[in-house]
Amino acid sequence: MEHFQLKNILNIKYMKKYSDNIQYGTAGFRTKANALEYILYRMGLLAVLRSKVKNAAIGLMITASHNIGSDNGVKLIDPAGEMLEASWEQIATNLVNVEDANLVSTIEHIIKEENINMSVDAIVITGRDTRESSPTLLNAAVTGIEVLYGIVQDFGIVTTPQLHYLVVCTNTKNNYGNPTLHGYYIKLSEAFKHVRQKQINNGQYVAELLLDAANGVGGIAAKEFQKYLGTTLAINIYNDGNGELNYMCGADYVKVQQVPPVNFSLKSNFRCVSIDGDADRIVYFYTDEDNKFHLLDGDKIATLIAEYLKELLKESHLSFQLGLVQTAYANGSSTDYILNVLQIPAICVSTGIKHLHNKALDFDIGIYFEANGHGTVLFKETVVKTIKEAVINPKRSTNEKEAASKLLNIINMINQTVGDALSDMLLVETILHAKGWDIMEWEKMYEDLPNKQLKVKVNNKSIITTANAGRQCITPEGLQDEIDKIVSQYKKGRSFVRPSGTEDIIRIYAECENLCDLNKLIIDVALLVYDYAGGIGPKPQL
Ligand code: G16
Repeated sequence: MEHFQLKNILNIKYMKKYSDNIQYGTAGFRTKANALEYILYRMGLLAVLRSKVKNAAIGLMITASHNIGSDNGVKLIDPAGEMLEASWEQIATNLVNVEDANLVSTIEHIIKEENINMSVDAIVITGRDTRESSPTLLNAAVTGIEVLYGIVQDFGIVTTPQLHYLVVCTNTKNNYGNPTLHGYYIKLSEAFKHVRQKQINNGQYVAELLLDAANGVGGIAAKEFQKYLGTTLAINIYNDGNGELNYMCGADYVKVQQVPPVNFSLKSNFRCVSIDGDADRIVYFYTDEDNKFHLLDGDKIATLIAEYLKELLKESHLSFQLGLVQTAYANGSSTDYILNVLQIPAICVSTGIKHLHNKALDFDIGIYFEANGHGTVLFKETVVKTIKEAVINPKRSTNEKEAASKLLNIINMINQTVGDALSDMLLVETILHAKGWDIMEWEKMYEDLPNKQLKVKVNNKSIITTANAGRQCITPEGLQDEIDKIVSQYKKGRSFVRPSGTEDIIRIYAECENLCDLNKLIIDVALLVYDYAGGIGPKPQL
């Protein structure tokens, strides 16, 4: 019977069409949408195996997040909401790249190696972003899931963090929240409204913002949130789906280009927010009266959250170990501020949310953010329990209990399953509201070092390999020494290069004290990459 089922997995519609090897990258498989159908089919098969081996529901999200509209992608979400375990990324890469003739034997091999009991039920929770190619790709995944008798629970168009939330709620038997979109909106928005009611003096804070939704699924979710939030926060939505996805808008564009998005009605000194194509990243920005652009990115969000949590812990007389996890892209000033002013440990890990999430689990309260605005806060179960007890402990003072109650609501408004742009937005709004701050006040926490990012196209990006959380280039030999020579000429200079795991390019990052020097620094490093790693197309220039 089992053998008969496995033979059935060879489906003429989903034969392997491309010979290029594709890797399960920073956030799953990502490439041109028209190359993905058989990959989605095979990932449907794999999701069933993963669900059986974990005896729990698995998530399958179809999105290419910040990438251009003609790209698409797929990532699997493990039972506790985390990204697919690293050893299974390798299994996924292998499964997707085998020839059709070896598909059945590869599946058989995975079943044997992973000791999978095929009689266990499998549930795969699926979701997709708004890309035109997503419904076709979903069909391919569903066919793969059903041929192995997996049960599909499809939630249609959702943000990536919503899908993570749905997986966790399903697997924790509603303990984390109700496994519905209504459950998601109500949990986060009720917690947000609850904290607000208790706060009276709001200083410079105005309960209104301008949101750039990248023409993606976040626009839909933001409109839904607005219904639940009522008048507590006015969200004016731009790039809400009528324009091209991520094109000159969205969190990635605003962060990398350091300019406001297009199709956006700027008001000077007014709080603006950009999220990305699947609503898991967020940055804030504003333009001042001289039309100068100011960015408050993931580092600024992380430090704001860390400072506020530290204050609440102090007020409630609760003592937990706080930690902040960043990547090499974190601005040097933010790391200095975390270590020296906040006096919280700051850890640097490789790019990719899975690395940050895993490290943040080491702390009682682990805050993690990539500079690009991807992040959240994780609270240990024991921490939540202690805070709950503090709220109702008659021996504690009113002040202590109130601070503990705020902490509890903050925990409820945070999507701990993964970085969630809209949940993060509610959290930032809560903190600014509590402090009575406008965006300029927040910006003053510390001054970013001038920084820039560039992309260089090369023949084969895997020629560049890195170590030390992406900060040191191992191959091509000699490249790192040359980068070091350049960087040493600049005060507070820092630069690194690494292959992107989501785009077919090499990313270059640079920062230094003097804005005028920055362009020279980054162009010199980019030219090195172009020469050492086989650059193609025009040479890098600003
Ligand atoms: C994904 C990952 C992020 C990562 C980003 C860029 O974001 O989830 O952790 O920072 O890609 O990765 P890379 O530099 O390897 O291209 P998203 O928003 O595109 O899913």
